[in-house]
Amino acid sequence: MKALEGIRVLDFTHVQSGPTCTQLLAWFGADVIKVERPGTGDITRNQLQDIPNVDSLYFTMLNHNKRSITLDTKHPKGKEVLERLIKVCDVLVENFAPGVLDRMGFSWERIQELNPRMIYASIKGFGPGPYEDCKVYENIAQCTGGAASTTGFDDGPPLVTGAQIGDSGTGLHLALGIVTALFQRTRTGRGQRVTCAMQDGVLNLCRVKLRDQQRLAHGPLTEYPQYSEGKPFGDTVPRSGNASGGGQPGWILKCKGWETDPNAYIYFIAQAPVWDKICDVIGEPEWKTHPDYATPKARLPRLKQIFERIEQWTMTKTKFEVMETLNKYDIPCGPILSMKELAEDQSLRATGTIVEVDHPTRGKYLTVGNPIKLSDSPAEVRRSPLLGEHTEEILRDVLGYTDEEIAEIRPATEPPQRQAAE
Ligand code: CAO
Repeated sequence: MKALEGIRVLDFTHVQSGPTCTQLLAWFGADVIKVERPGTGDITRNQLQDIPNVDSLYFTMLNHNKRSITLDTKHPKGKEVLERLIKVCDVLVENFAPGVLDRMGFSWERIQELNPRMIYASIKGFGPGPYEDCKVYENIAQCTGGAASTTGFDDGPPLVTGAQIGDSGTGLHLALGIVTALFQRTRTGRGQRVTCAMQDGVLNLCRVKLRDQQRLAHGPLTEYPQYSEGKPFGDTVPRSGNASGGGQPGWILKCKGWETDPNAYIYFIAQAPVWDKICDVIGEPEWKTHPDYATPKARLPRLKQIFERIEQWTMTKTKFEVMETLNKYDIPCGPILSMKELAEDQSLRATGTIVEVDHPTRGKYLTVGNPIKLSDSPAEVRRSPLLGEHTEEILRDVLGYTDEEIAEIRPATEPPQRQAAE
């Protein structure tokens, strides 16, 4: 039995943020029914297509373990079906632009009338306030949630990160909100509204930068590279390059081969408890007792120079050799792993974090499996559904429609061209 077995999710999500959330719920065992527009479906099915007329990797990698029903929810018959689905589902998840579900006729009040136990979960770009009606995509959330202003180097423009903290990050937040609401429902019997704004989700992940914003009022940020470079601080948290910015100074250092390999680098943390070992490894044993280097405080204004010296050593070895040497001494470090290296990593395959999936029209492809491992509810990754693959099955088995009734509602489940062709 899976952790969320018996929970039925009406999945009205599209693109990335919402689908990330419902994919997690599906991996935990919920029956996730994805409602898609007849003919086109989730827009990502056709975006970034690498093989013509085959569901894109964008879609397949975000919609595993789900069932797909096509339904025109603006058609009167489609609305009828949707009402019946709302009555038999535990959770409704959506990430439409603000107001879309209300315009369809499904306000929170209406949903509660139809099913008081329903947990109605939404992702929007912004919470209530001046921007609440705005549409938002990943990078907008990164920019408005504090990530972009604090990412990059101080002599360059703000940068977005490849980690999808706005979309997938908010999807994760929403999933936690949903299971928490499900837990509360076991005691109250009532559903509730769960909302996550992408701006809020990103800001939550940038919490340490708001910490530093407030520390700045009491003096320079001594762990930031600007401090050891003698640059003045302004009134806002600057971009700190590759500094950890936390209690343990760190930086990305070149390794052997960096001239031709863009990923021949390692992240090196000059952790205080292993400082003596670092000095021995890089061949500066006198730094262990020298007053300019012996204590973390004394090192702060010299971090730039210290990392330059450490880099002279890391450049003599490959990133994996550096890792092997440093691990012997418990010195925290991490090679910069490329996507190619991760895709080929056998230990990630063994844990199910990277999974090979077979798809009827695409063939085999790699995906990221469930990063959250439950010992009593292991996640098996099943391929994403084809558009409308489960329409009849859901109408019949979940909603109890007869074959005649299914035929009657076809104008709402199939695109007009297909009906005309038949
Ligand atoms: N049947 C009939 N109509 C349907 C339908 C269905 N099954 N599914 C969707 N639609 C309609 C909606 O009713 C809506 O129509 P109206 O505007 O007439 O009410 C329309 O499709 C488009 O919905 P949308 O506004 O959500 O889509 P968009 O492409 O214009 O905007 C996005 C996309 C992501 C910017 C917007 O949905 C959004 O801001 N979502 C919230 C934030 C978010 O999740 N962003 C991240 C997305 S991942 O990068």
